[in-house]
Amino acid sequence: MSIQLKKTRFYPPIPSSEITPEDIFHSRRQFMKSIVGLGASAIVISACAPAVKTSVPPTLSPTNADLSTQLTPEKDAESFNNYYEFSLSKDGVAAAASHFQTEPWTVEISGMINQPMKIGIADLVKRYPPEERVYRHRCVEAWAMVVPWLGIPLNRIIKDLEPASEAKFIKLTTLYDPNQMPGQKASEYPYPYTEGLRLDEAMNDLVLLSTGLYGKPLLPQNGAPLRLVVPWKYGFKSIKSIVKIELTDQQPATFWNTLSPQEYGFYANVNPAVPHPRWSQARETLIGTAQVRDTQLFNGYADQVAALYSGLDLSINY
Ligand SMILES: Nc1nc2c(c(=O)[nH]1)N[C@H]1C(S)=C(S)[C@@H](COP(=O)(O)O)O[C@H]1N2
Ligand SMILES: [Mo]
Repeated sequence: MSIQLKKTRFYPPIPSSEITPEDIFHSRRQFMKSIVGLGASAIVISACAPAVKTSVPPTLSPTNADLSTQLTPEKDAESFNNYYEFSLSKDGVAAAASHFQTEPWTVEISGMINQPMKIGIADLVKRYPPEERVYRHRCVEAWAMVVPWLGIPLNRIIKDLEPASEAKFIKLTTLYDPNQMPGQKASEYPYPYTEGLRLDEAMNDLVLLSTGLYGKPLLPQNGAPLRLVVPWKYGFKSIKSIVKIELTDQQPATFWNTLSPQEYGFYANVNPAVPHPRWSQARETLIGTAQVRDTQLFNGYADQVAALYSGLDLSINY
């Protein structure tokens, strides 16, 4: 599957020069252009972790450094994964998923929506060209990464399909195929994995239906061919290998909340002040570099999402 980049956007908006020092950025663009003959409008960011890591200007303010403008090395994001359908061991997912069939693949968008749709991934990407966004990702287990997703803002698709006025939530479902996903065989876990958002959360512009990572199609271990990305929530909300998205008037049951409701809430907003019952959420460790930093409320996206939760007690609605 080929990936078209419509435009590159960084969230929060920061100049590319802060991600990679300008001289390296420009020479790399020149280099990329010369080897792949990219058009002037297309930008491919490929991770170049060692250069990025060692060249962060010492003048960066602590605040900027905290927001972590350093991309996680590509190899780490692609070899340290959570994907229980394939393996419970993070370094075992990539191998266990390597033969996962992601073509053909159809996603269904249905329920309380005026124009339900079933569409193949290739057609979806043609209709809604993915854009590239660098987001922080924070797992509930206190590890974090910063990666460039390719994705379609989910709100564009949902708006086009016209949600019915009764719709209040979306429910997303992962493929159920025990022949391909060994973890689903004779499992105690409530497969297929499901996740959900309030509809107003789902319509926030940060939410992506991701088709790619580091300028190329998603690998199976990262949720190919289509996974959700909700950067202000703990990573388990970002459900992988989606086959169905339903609009509903009921808060959907979700995988982790069903397994252990006192540990994993429906909201799962990143919050340093609300500890997991078994560990603190105050700090996080970046995979790849092992750098430890303070966790930020809403994973640093408060400006974009805090208004969604005005009037909610975040320690009760965890
Ligand atoms: N279907 C499914 N989706 C899933 C998971 C899973 O086990 N199954 N793990 C979640 C968790 S806990 C995290 S942190 C992210 C990890 O995404 P990554 O492996 O691409 O970093 O995927 C989420 N999506
Ligand atoms: Mo996670």
